[in-house]
Amino acid sequence: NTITEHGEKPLRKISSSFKDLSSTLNSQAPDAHLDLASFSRACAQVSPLFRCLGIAFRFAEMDYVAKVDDLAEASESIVTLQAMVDRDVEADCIRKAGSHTRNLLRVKRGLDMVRVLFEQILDSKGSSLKNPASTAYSQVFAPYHGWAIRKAVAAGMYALPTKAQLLKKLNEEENSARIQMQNYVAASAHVILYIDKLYLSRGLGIDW
Ligand code: 1PW
Repeated sequence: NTITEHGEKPLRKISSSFKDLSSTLNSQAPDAHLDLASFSRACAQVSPLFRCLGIAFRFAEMDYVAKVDDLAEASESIVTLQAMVDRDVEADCIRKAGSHTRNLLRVKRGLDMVRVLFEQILDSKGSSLKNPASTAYSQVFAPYHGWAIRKAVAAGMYALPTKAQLLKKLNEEENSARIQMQNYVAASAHVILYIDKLYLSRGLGIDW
């Protein structure tokens, strides 16, 4: 596992990037703006975690990475998340396949799924990730996925690593992992709420 070999700590990177985003939102409230480049960099930090969840989640990872890459590319010409959404509103392409705003909604769900997954792991006593992951998936993604994807994900739940295997891959001890997960849960909730408001305040909806 390349992550462990390099002694990297992906959980720390994830939680510190989201803490930074969350404090940007705090410091500028109530008229906060999120910088698209920082946001897409933070989202990219989450990809190694998807990789650690096993071969069955390769497709989830590929879809997530492609959408984060699209946001990173958009950040070369667009400064904030807000400006990006407003441009798509003007071009009337919000729900069009591949639009930045549609990709952002999917990426947001990826962040939210990780948030629920961590919450569930923090709450669970057992060594299996099956219940935490199933709960996270059914809360966040299942309502938007057809039968075939839901079945594939359910099959993938049997190939998840155990909690101990995941910690090892992430190069963390139980206690340090707990702290990083708690940090991410709090910080990401803030960022996710901000994104939801971006859509809801423009009447774009978030249930599609
Ligand atoms: C942490 C527990 C593990 C659960 C992982 C579940 C991940 C679920 C994501 C699977 C998505 C892979 C298939 C792609 C689906 C796309 O059709 C869909 N993308 C998402 C993220 O829902 C919609 O993308 P589109 O049509 O806007 O390009």
